[in-house]
Amino acid sequence: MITLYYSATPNGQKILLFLYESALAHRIVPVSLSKGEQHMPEFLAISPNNKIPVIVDDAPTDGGAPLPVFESAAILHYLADKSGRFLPADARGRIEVLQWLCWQIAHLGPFAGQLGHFRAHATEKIPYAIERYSRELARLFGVLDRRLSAHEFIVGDYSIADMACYPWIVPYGSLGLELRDYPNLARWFNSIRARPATVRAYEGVSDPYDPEHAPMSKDERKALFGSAMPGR
Ligand SMILES: N[C@@H](CCC(=O)N[C@@H](CS)C(=O)NCC(=O)O)C(=O)O
Repeated sequence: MITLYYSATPNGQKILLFLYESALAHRIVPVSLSKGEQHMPEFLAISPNNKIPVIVDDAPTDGGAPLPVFESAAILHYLADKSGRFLPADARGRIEVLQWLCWQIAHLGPFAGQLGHFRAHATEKIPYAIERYSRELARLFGVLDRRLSAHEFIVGDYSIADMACYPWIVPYGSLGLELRDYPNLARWFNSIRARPATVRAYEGVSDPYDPEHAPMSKDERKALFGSAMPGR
């Protein structure tokens, strides 16, 4: 059984996409980031960087003690190896998927996340930060669009590279981008959006960068952006 410690954010959604696509037995434990549960000592024991997602596999293939895994790329890689799905077995296909997984973790996720922060959450609007991250995110959308001009999915069949990237394209509108400017990306996005596992994973999930979101309280901001548990 895999236990997923989860919140409905883009990085959490990646793992939900995998679990709903695969037949792996799992349970989901919600973690309230706005209440600061990511800073609790018992959570830090499995996720030292105080972030979701984290999984604990209570039946690892080596037969040893329950195994915690943090960082969404490591989790996707682990689950792909465990299930034998969504990561090619051949060396070339495997490294191609892993390089796009690294690209998502190093570029697409951080730039989209920072742009979302400066557009939706920063108390002060800083044009330089918004312009810098907007330009870079548009460039990254272009990189993916070019890749998808010659490939149905990022690499071969639907893989953990697609599952890692998709949740960071979902909030494109609140990040100030239009999918019509990226036709290959739009085609890929719509095909993943229609998958039953994706539909299920996104039921009731709201856009974290939607400007209509209720403003955060001081305690919520402290939990999320002050790296501290409210009240401490
Ligand atoms: N590189 C990490 C990023 C994880 C991450 O940023 N998680 C956010 C939610 S999307 C989080 O837990 N934030 C809580 C906090 O920073 O206190 C991954 O891919 O797993």
